[in-house]
Amino acid sequence: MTDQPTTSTVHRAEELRRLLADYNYQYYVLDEPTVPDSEYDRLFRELQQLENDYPDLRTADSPTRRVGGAAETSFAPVTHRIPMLSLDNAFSDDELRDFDRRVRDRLVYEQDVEYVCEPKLDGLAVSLHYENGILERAATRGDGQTGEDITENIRTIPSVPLRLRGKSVPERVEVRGEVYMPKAGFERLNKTLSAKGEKTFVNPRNAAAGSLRQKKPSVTAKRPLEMCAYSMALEDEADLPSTHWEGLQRVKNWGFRTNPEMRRVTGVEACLDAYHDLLEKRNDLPYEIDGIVFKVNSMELQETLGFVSRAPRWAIAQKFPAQEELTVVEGVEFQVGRTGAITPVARLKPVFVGGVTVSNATLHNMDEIARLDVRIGDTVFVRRAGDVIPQVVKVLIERRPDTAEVVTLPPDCPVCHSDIVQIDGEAVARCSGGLFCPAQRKEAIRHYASRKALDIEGLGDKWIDILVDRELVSTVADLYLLKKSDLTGLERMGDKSADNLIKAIDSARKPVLWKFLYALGIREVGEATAKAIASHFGTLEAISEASEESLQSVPDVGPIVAGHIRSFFEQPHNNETLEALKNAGVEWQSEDVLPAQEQPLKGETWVLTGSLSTMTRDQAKAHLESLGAKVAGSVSAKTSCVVAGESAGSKLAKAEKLNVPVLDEQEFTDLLSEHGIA
Ligand code: JCF
Repeated sequence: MTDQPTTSTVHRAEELRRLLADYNYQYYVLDEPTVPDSEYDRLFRELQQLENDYPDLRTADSPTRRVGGAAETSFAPVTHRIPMLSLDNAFSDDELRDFDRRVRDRLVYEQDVEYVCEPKLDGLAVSLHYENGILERAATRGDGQTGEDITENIRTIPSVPLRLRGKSVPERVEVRGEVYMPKAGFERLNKTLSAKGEKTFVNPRNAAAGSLRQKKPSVTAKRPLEMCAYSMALEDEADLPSTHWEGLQRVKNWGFRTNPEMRRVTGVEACLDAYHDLLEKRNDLPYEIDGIVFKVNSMELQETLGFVSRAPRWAIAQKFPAQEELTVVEGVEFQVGRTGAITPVARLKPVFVGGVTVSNATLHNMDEIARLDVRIGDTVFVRRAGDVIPQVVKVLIERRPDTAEVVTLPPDCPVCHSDIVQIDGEAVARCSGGLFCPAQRKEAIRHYASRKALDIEGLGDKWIDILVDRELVSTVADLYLLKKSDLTGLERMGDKSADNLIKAIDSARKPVLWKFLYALGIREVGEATAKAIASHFGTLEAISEASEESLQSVPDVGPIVAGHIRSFFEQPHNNETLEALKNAGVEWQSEDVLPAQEQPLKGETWVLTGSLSTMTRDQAKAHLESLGAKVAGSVSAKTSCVVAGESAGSKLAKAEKLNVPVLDEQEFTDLLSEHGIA
């Protein structure tokens, strides 16, 4: 469409821009959404449509430009009219007191000075220029004199106003602030990147920098960036605020986010209180900070103080303990968790980071080791943010010694020497000695005794701890050998409760097969799976000897579960424990594969051909077998029935020739449901 828009269309576009800017401000700056996302999306699409139909309606401040259109950020050099200075640092309370003393000496000022303090966000400083209220240009700090033009990328950040709000908008103003990535967004982004096998960011600051430096603004638009303003500068000197605080109120009224932790304090001791309060709060803030900034509030005093080289004399940053340090990986050990998960742990040269001395860091799993390419002897970045466990986030390849050793998974469990199993597609490796492994002992007993398993009343975590710690029990088989005299000596165990526990254990000697199978705690064998397997095979012997293929003929047993079952029964230690259970008098009852009256197809031979849309061939086979039928591979005169799915071929033709009954998929599933198979 190339027609000129009607006046009412022009007005509607204006209205939409205003509404969208308001909703956006309420959502991203005030954190108070006022309309549902669906309403926002509807209005947004309406405006997009109008702008598509009438390109002249596209304005510089249109919210549609936040998605990062075709125009690439140029990264062209931008000279800062007013240099963007850096901040001096104070590394201790005394260094902050020295700063305050220098300020008062220079001002020949006896009273306490009023300071504005605010968290120092760990992001990137940016400068935004607005002309007549419209965002015209955005630049990075660069070296302080010259930055890079990042206008198109900055537009995509929802908390940056594209048009200043309010009535008293200056003709030209520069607003400065920090672009950062909140902790939650950083975690999410890294998870996504790592799931795609891409490089992750070391910290939120790097993530913010990497996102802002994207050549394609549409990529920046998808990154969870925010901007928080910390100062302003007007071209028209006549209109300057008299305090820094007042300047910040103006910035806030123009629609910027300012830091809600910002305070005015008087005197250096109040500054130190603010520092220690903020340090306490550090971990609870939704974004990372690396210190606190103090600024002399009076603009007149700021002017008097002026600058030294590249930093103002009226401001300082008091730093918090670093959350990242370099250290050396001295070794990698493998820990076995209570469910058998094998976790590699880096032994580090002790380093002070995030406020504590760190000498270990989890490496999670072998995929993570491969992703980081970490080797023994490497120099690594260790990060400890908040209460989170220390992480190795990056290897400094350039510092890798020739002697660096590749990390490999040990061949067997470091605790019990059973096989370590790693299923294809799963990151975690596991010890398969579940019934025996000392690392998994308590968990194995707890599971065995739990309500849904053998339901041994009174055998809770407390008793399991005591029994295992006193070495009275090391596997579930030992439970059955406990004597009353073993228990009565234990603290808090009276005569009666000892009797009761022995009785409860005794009554768990003849479990039904599926409960016993479930109680073994084989990975991914839950109640339903245990029931299905038990009724399919009937005896534990049959299950323990079943191949992975035949295990997979049980409905809902896939290759992973079949693999877990196989490796469980291949571990000598698990079999020794099963043997010990038998010797202790435990008898698991076999189950009929199906009671005869529920085997309507007993004696029949069925053949499957073609593909079924509602189940796999293995499932169909298992269903037929559960009804008592044999399933054969080829059609003969003895065949009772053929199930013909989609594109059935020669077997169907043969069945028709031999006059063997044929069921289509619908008839087959009807038959199954008649016999209670959904
Ligand atoms: O939050 C910050 N990273 C931050 C940096 C806050 C400020 O008030 C700053 C700053 C860098 C320079 N003020 C100046 C003058």
